[in-house]
Amino acid sequence: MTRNIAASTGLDRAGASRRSFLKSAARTAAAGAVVAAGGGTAIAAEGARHKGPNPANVPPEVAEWSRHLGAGVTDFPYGKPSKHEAHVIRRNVEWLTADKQSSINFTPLHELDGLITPNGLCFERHHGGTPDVDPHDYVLMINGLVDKPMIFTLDDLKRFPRVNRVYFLECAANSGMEWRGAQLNSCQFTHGMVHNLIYTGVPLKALLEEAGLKPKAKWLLAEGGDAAGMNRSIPLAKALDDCLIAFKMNGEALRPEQGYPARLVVPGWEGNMWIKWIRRIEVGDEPWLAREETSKYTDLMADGRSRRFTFIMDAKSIITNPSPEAPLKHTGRNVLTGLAWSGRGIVNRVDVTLDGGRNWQAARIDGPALDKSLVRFYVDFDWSGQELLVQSRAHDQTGYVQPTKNELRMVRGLNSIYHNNGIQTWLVRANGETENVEIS
Ligand SMILES: Nc1nc2c(c(=O)[nH]1)N[C@H]1C(S)=C(S)[C@@H](COP(=O)(O)O)O[C@H]1N2
Ligand SMILES: [Mo]
Repeated sequence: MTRNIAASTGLDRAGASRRSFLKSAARTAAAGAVVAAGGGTAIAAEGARHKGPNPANVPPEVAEWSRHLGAGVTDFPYGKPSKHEAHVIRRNVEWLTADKQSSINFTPLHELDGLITPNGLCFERHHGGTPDVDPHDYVLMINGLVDKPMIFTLDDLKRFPRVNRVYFLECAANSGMEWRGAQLNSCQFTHGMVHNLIYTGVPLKALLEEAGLKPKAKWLLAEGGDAAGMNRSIPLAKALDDCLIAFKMNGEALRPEQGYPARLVVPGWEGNMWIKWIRRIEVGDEPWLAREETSKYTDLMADGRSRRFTFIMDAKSIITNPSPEAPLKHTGRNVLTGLAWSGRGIVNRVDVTLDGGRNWQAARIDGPALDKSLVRFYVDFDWSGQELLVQSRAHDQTGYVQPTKNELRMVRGLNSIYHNNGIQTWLVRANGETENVEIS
């Protein structure tokens, strides 16, 4: 087997070299290092400040924080994470977009576990910034091929029967920069345009039935209330199947950046269709061929033609730990973990290799494996300090298997940006540092 490893070019374009990125990743790791429970050895990282717990805080000593009263209950009427978690934040790539209004930031996947994304860490993608919508003035209009055009206030929406559903949202451009080869030495930047939330909302079907669909109705145009007025054509069959108008995420009101006070949820389909701050749904008999479904979110093939209406996000997975921001810290007992998802249904198997694809094993999926939701997987393994090439491969209930990047390129050529669900490889070096690479 050939093992030509094409190394990533790091963040050179940003002016921040790969080396300095790795260094800062190693510093973060060292700061959080603890004594290995499994008798493993902590890897000495340059600049390590903490070798282990301060003996003054270890039983039978009484720790510093146990000797006096803590902060009072009203100090944080709305709770915040521990100050020691201040590095767990959304990040953006500065050179990627020209301004902050039409921009992206990324979910810190390598810092999370379980399968629900905390509200404050959901990646954001906006085309015209985040509008400040007054919920009292908010309305959703339904017009076009309906018996009675309707205007719903937020209170009106909340009087329809409500449902709770867990769904992932992935931007079709997630991993897009990696199409031509390993680029960004980061799990957050290569795969962080995905989040997974429990939504509370009302089925779009109920609202459309209230308005009454004319026999010719086949497509919808969903339109946002932001300055971009972002819009997308949605097939009526999808809307009647499982789309929601959601007003809660993880139990509380949508965050402004996620579409407060209401957004469209289009389960399993590309994030661009999930219109935020949704203000209007027009019912029609054919697609509108809007900007976001013609010039954008289409895949330019080698012969110059474009694939369009590629709505479904195919099965994909990513190992979040180890990863460039989460190097291995100990030999001996280790936990590899990651996320898998499929827009076609339930992920029912994830394979993991530690040796670049020679041997594969089934990972342990733990927690709910829900339809069109992220699933969490683990491989519990012993590491003796040898170099690893780790990859994961998702399977969904339809029998679809996540392809390699080269398999995708064979079919789609090299021009694509969107819909890159290829298998990711991380190289784990003997010192635990982890790098974005490709095996050719
Ligand atoms: N109104 C409106 N809706 C929008 C967008 C937008 O710019 N305006 N961006 C879309 C894109 S491209 C994506 S990937 C998702 C991102 O959702 P998020 O910000 O909750 O992560 O919202 C979609 N809905
Ligand atoms: Mo997107």
